[in-house]
Formats: sequence, structure tokens, C-alpha cells
Amino acid sequence: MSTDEVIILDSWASPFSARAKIALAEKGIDFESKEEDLFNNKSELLLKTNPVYKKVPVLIHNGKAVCESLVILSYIEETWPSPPLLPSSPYERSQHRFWADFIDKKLFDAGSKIWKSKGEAQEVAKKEFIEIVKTLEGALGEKDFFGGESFGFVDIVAIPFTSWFYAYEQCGSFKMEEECPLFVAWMKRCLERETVSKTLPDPAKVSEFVCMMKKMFGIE
Ligand code: GS8
Repeated sequence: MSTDEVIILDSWASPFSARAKIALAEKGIDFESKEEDLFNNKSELLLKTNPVYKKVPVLIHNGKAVCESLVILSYIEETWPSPPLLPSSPYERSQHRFWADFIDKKLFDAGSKIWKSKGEAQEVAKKEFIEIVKTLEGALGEKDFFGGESFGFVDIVAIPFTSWFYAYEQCGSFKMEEECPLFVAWMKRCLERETVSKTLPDPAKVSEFVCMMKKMFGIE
């Protein structure tokens, strides 16, 4: 029995928090999720543990805080190496980190542009988003998962964003399955894992949340 205390400062719709939660679930590590009110009332604990960005997720392991989801994933991998999420060869690892970085830099921001824009700007945003996902389809190739036969690091980095796809589809009037069928097939494979399906929020709830934010930001 582990005596580790593991806390995630969380937000239910955050794809970045979901990365940390899926990785911990894959390693079989129990954790406590503390839901933050990001709009109105960030906790003292969040402000204290992530004073630089004041964002979730924060992983607090036996009282020590780790911030930024990709840094958290690496910390989880190094602290609880089994089962591994990354391959052992440094070159292979570099390739996984390349795609993790690509996803991190591109996917969420491009998706957000779809719901934050209208008219011509939204068409441009949609095209850009689909191009990014098509690039990821190229990286996936014929493989079941980004790392090959088993679910791993890059899958964990990417899969949480798919719970936002329904919201993007609703706002942008398009269907991911028609535009990027290989990626949607990969998404369905990932969702067969309990660590993923139990962690990710209901896409319809995310879509309601996006509608609420559109109203809040005066986008409609
Ligand atoms: C992003 C975290 C983030 O944006 C990471 O951990 O990978 N690069 C970081 N967190 C958001 C919630 S998800 O959209 C957040 O905490 N926002 C609060 C704020 O911006 O004040």
C-alpha cells in the first residue's frame, strides 16, 4: 500500500487536468481531486502552489507542488515508472515529446478560435483546426495509438481535447468524423479504456459550458 498523498487541483472541463488524472489512473495511483472555481474564486492553495500561472492542474505530491500538465506527466512517469507511458530509447522518447509539444502548442488554441469567432474568421479557424488534426492523423499513420500498439504519453496528451470536439462541431457546423475519420477512430479506441472514459467529461456538458462562456464573453 502506498502512503503517498496525491492531490490534483482540478477543473472538471480542463483538458490539461484530465492529462494528469488519466496518467495517474494508468499508473494505478489514487489521488484526491480538488475542484477549483477558476472564474470567481481561486483557492489560496492554487495561488500558493502555482503563483506564476495560477492555473490548473497542479499536482501536489506529499506536499510538493508540480505545475504545467506536460511537466506533471513527466514527473508522474519518473516517480511511478510502471507501467511506462514512454518508450525506453532516448530517440523514441524525443519523438513522443515532439508530438506532445505540437499538440500542446496547437490543438486547444485552434479549437478555441472556432467558438470564439464568427463568420469568415470562424471558417478560417475551422480550416486551421482541421489541418492540425490532419497533421496528427499523419503522425498516427496505421498505428492504433501514437506510440504504436499501446496507449501512452502522446495519447494522454491529446485525448482530453476530444471532449471539446462536440462543442466545436456545434459552434462551427461541421463533423469531425467526416473531416478526420482516422482521428475519430483513434479517439474511440482511447475511449474504450476505463482510465480515459471515466476521466473525461461528457461532451454535451462541455458544449453547454462553451455556450455559457460565449454569453459571458459577449460572443453571441
Ligand atoms: C495550461 C493550463 C490551463 O490553461 C498546462 O497545464 O498545460 N499550459 C498549462 N488551465 C486553465 C484551465 S483549462 O483551460 C486555467 O487554469 N485557467 C485559469 C486562468 O487562466 O485563470
